[in-house]
This record gives sequence, C-alpha cells and structure tokens, in this order.
Amino acid sequence: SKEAFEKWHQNKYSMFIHFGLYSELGGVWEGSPVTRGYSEQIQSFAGIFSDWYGDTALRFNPTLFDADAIVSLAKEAGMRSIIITTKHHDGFCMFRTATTDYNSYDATPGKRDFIKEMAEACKRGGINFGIYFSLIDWHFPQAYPISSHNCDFITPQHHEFTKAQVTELLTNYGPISELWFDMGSNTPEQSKELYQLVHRLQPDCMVSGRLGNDQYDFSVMADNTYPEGSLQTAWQTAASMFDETWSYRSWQKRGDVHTKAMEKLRSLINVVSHGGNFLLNIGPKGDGSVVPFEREVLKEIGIWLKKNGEA
Ligand code: FUL
Repeated sequence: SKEAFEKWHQNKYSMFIHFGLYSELGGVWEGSPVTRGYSEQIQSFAGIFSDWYGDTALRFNPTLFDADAIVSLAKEAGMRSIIITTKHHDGFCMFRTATTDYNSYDATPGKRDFIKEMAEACKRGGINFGIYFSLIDWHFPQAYPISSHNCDFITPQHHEFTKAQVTELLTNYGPISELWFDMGSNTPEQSKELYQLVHRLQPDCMVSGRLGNDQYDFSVMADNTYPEGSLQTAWQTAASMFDETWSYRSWQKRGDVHTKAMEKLRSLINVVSHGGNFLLNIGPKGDGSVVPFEREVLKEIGIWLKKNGEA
C-alpha cells in the first residue's frame, strides 16, 4: 500500500547485518585466508563439505552479541531500521525453527534465537526491524552441495520449506518492516506465492526485488551500486564497508576510519537525494562483537548527520 511505502521510505538510512556461522570462520579455512569471494559464502568458495562446515556450529558461541547495544549504535549512527540475516546461502538459520535442527537454537552451545533478540531490541529501541532471507540454501537436501547456485531452479520441496520458514519469521517476531529476499530463481508461480504469503501474514511488510519475477515492493540495486539518477520506483542500495565481503573477515585491511566514513556518507547522500533508501552493512565477529572500525565509522557518520540536522 501507499502508506506502507511511505513508512518504509522514511527509514532512509538503515543498518544491514551479516551474521551467521561464517562469522565464526572469519574468512579463514584450515588456517588459510580464503581470498576468493565474499566471506559469508566461504562454504562455496573454499569448497567445504556441508557437514564439515556445519561442525562450526559446535563452537559458534557469540557471547558478546548484544542486540540492545547494536540498536543503540544504529540510532547513534542516525539509522532508522535494522535488517539482519535470518538465513544466508549456507542454510544455517539464526532463529529457532521447527523446520530444521540446523539453527542457532538447536545446534549451538548457547541455544540462542538471534532474530528474537534483535526483534525485541528494535522494539525496545523504537526502530523498525527487517530481515534478510536467502532463497539459496546449500544445506537443503535437494540443493546441490557446495554450489554457489542451487538457484538454477527451486524444487517443490525447497519451496515448501521456504514457505514454512517465512511463515515462522512473519508470525513469531512482531512487525517486520521489510523482507529482503535474496538470489531467487523461483518460477513465476513460486515468487507470486511467496509474495502473497508475506502480505497475507503482514500486509505492510515491504518485499525486495530479489524475490524475482517482478513480485516486489521495492527494487534493490546490484551490490554496492548506485543509479545514475532518480528512479521511477521504490528502491534501495545496500552497501558493504568493503566491496569484497559482507560478513566478518579477520584479515581485512581496514585503513582509516575518517576516509571510510566520508566515503559512506557520500554514498548515503547520493542515494537519499535521489529518493532511495540506503542500507549500510556491518559484519560482527563470531563472538558477536561489533568490529571497532565499523563502530567508529558509524559513529562518525552519526555525528555528521546530527551536526547537519539530519538525524
Ligand atoms: C548478495 C549475496 O550473494 C551476498 O552474499 C550478500 O548477502 C549481498 C547483500 O547479497 O546477493
């Protein structure tokens, strides 16, 4: 609806969070840095067997993940919503689900539901809450193992599985401002069914264009790209701190905070002045803590926005 769009459009500047089992690996496999590809996709880029990768869950214990502290940081940065990965291509669910044991509640020592923690913290902090959901799932039985694409087609079984998970996510965690579907190569019928399911459960939830087949409420630019001018549609750019990865990478050369803050601030102004929404990503470490460099960048942007009357 027009109201839902207006409300979403008001977010303008939001935090994206890539957090999952891959955060524990931090871009390293068997002692060596994996330099090919995004670190959240290390399972595929390092050619790791599913069960070996899954063993990471046994030591994934993010005791320093503090959802309220992340909400405070987002607010300090001038951000109005948080969108977090519920499940990336690896298929590991960061929420308690009845659909699979491959989730942070059942498979990790801490028995955590990070989506619940984040949803509740956003509510307490008075900011909007949205979720990222990958339509690729390398852990799903009918998916090709160790492939960057089980998105060549989505089997009927996988589609049912997705619907069950989406239903849980839109039922158990309060209002979801946007559902950031990623990498769909659904059939037109599958996309349509998911789009309708979302709106039946939460009419105001905005659906991202990566669901595919023109079933969307806002379109998403390619990663880290910016359109030439204003667009005729609701749109968003998602940006990572470093083009090479969205999730934490222990060996990332980060450089200077001020330079990065100015770079991202320019992107934010570019996007918002052309009518888009801007998502700026952080990739917490496996212990759940925010990387100090990323925290400092966000704080510096927040100070600039406050000084200039924008936050
Ligand atoms: C892409 C994904 O393949 C990346 O890993 C990342 O999540 C980015 C935001 O979207 O399509």
